[in-house]
Amino acid sequence: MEADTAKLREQACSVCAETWEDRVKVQTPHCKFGEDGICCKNCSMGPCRITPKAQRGICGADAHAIAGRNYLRTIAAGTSAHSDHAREILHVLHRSSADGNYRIRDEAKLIALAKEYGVTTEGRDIYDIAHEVAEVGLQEFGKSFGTQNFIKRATPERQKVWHDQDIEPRAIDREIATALHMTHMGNTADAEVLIRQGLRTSIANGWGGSMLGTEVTDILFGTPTVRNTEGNLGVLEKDMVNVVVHGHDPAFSEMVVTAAEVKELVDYAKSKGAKGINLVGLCCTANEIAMRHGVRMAGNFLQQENVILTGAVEMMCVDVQCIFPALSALSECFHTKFVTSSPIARIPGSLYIEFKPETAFDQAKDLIKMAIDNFQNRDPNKVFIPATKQTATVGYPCEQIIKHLDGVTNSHVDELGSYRPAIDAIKAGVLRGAVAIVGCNNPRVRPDYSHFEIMKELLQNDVLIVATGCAAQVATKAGLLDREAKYLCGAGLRRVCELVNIPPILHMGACVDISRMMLLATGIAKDWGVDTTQIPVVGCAPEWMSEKAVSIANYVVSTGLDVYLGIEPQVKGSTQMMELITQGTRKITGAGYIINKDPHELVKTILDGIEAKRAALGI
Ligand code: SF4
Ligand code: MSK
Repeated sequence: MEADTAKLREQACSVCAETWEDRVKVQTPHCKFGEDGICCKNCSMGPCRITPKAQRGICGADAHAIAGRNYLRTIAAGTSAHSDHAREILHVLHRSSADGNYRIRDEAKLIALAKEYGVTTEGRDIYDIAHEVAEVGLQEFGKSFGTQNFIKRATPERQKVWHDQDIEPRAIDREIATALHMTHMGNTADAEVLIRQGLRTSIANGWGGSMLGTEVTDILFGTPTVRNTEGNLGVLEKDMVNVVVHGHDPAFSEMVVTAAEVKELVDYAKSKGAKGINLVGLCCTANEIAMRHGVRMAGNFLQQENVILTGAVEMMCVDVQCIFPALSALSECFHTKFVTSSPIARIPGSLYIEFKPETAFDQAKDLIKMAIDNFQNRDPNKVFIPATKQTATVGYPCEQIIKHLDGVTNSHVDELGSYRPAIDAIKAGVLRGAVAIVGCNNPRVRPDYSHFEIMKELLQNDVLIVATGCAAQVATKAGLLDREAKYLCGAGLRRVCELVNIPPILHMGACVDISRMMLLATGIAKDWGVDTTQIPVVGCAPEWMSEKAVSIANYVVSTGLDVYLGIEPQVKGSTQMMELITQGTRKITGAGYIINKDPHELVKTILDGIEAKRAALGI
């Protein structure tokens, strides 16, 4: 694998292309004020930076206020990204129709959500129900009164914590606006108050926007089921038209997947000398379409440039989030067409084709045809496709996990549909607990290394892992989503994997699907008869980088689950903020961060944390 990366770096040199490795060099060392979170530019009297000589900004804001405000703004931005993604999907649901581009694939989930919302279902056309559900969902963003509907899904104890601590989220947009208002010049300067708003804003994401995004995506495109696929750069094909979809919004990628299967287009590709069309995914889009169609995954976040450096990609088309602007200049070094599709992510040098629900399928077909026409422009002398790829089994939303884990113990066959068998395995010590490993890559650490080391050690210690986002793709590339990876596990976990025929790491989806993990933890806690904060389940983000990740980490902490981080949040310049994120939130939600850059030390703290939860439960 490292030899492949070195060869791709050579490719970059030979076409005079710059990559993230080059840019990291010239950006290092990073600005210390930024790293520590103590630079404020929230008004034009600044920027103000905190130093030993200058302990306050011009307005008098100290390091704690400045770091706290910056941190809250990061959470607000992350919440807005996930939630706006959900809003787009709700608009697609609102336009769905029996003969349109977007149809309902999971009617049962739609009916269940309609009932949860109090929408009448009896005797109504499914699309009438869908449109009303979409309207109620859209009200979650701007309703004037009340709190998020989905918080009623949490354990009763958790709902009480949120109520008593006054962090129940109101409308999603309201929480984001409040966060921005509080951090405007001349407003909140108390770090703890900023942290509390951060928790509330993040719950509006995890138990609001993200949860809505996942629900509605399942309704429109089907709740994922277990499928076999492959991952890593070796999924690109030398003799085929390679099309890569990258980003997060399934409304876009689902249409491109369908278009790539149209027989006339496959025949057209063959008429142009290709053996067919090879559509693959990148980043979280890869997770979405792998779980619903078995589409192969080319790689994760820091591989996005490598994909183009293979010289074998006819088109990379993107929607929103985690897309390097660098892709447009890099594409120009090859024949690759770089297509942007969303007004949210406009990138100079790209070919911009705005994707619209009413014309989506025709637009997707046009894109595939454009990619086919570009096949003849590929320069064989510039092609290097690494052979590396791994088989993987993906597609374990809560519904599939319940179904599979029900086979763990024979004594509970009468309890199909509950998490009891998994709980029994944990109580018996066959499984010690579970860790949700999520998040991105970050050049601050060796890409994928921390993820892999942590995953390996947890498996050896009989800890079940659920994974989403780019972390799930590390597991794919390392072969850990293959059922045969059970040989890397401790005896207990191996037995569970064998009994129920699952890989030791369960792929739950994209980063927006971390809301599925909150429902998984909640389901386990409810069946156990305790609160989420008591169960031996934690979150871990070894290589996180995005604002979304900060919002996610906060809603996981708000749900009562500790979060183990391999990258420090940018608040180090404030002792108060460091104390608040690691200890202070424990007094509010019962959970907090544990931070350690060394993956081996971090995994030790995770195992200690799991054992402490077990001991507190008397198991
Ligand atoms: Fe400086 Fe205060 Fe303005 Fe921030 S809000 S830039 S600390 S004067
Ligand atoms: S794509 S947010 S790098 S997980 Fe969701 Fe990956 Fe992180 Fe983006």
